[in-house]
Amino acid sequence: MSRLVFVLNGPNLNLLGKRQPHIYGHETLADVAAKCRALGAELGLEIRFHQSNREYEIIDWIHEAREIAGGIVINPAAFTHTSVAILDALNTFDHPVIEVHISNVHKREEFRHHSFVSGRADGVIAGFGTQGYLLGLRRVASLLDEKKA
Ligand code: CA2
Repeated sequence: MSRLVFVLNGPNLNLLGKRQPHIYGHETLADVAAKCRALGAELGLEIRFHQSNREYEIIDWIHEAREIAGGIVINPAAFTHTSVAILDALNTFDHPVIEVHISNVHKREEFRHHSFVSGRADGVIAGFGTQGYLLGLRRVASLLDEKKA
């Protein structure tokens, strides 16, 4: 099984660390990417880290992942609550999918309580700050290790 993992980020996450630190913390997305790569190296995972404000680009990366990746960690941001198209794309991916939210979406507005992506995700992490990405990668690594054993 491929140990390549796509870490995908949805709209506005390029502003991480630059706005609303009381909700999303002080780390930038570049910091998160660096931490994911460092942990990936420890876990024997190769990381492709992407962010887009455009739904179709996220869908295209999921399609690319279908061909070459063993797992996806995804923070779809606001598309979480709106995108059947991202759910449909994830439903074509045959390997572990972990959904990550930096904030605890269940403690926030009602409209953030529903996730289309959770209908496919093998696990959901919310409210652990940016550490959620690292926990997501650890989970993907365990699931890949289990398959190997
Ligand atoms: O908690 C999360 O990770 C979210 O996926 C973040 C999304 C929000 O729509 C989801 O309900 C929960 C928003 C991402 C916006 O990111 C920003 C980061 C810093 C400053 C402004 C926006």
